Amino acid sequence: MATSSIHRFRRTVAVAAIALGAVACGGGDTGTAGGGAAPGAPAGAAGEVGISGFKFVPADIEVAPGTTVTWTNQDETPHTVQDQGNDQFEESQELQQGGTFTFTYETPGSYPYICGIHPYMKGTVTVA
Ligand SMILES: [Cu+2]
Repeated sequence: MATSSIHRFRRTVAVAAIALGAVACGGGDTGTAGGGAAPGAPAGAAGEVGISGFKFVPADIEVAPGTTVTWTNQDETPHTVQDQGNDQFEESQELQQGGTFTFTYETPGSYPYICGIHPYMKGTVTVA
């Protein structure tokens, strides 16, 4: 008797989630006919600083008071963000590749910082 057929019925009900696509059009800006969909975060506008090639990119940014600045290390080499003389903060922990450090600047002023590991790496956050 070789025939032993076991029927296993596994019904996977695919839940058709009807995603109500909230099509949030970016709206207002006059679109330049650029073609490629560049992931367009305006440099520095949102307080984003990359760390790439042993440089802070962009090195100098200007933000409004209350802006949280995020540094993201894109290098394989660890870096830190170390405040220079304004006592805003001291030094981040070592940021591994992909690691981030955030700090919220409340008070208008000019805030230079360096990488504590590579002091030649310099940047400035201007809060205005
Ligand atoms: Cu560094």
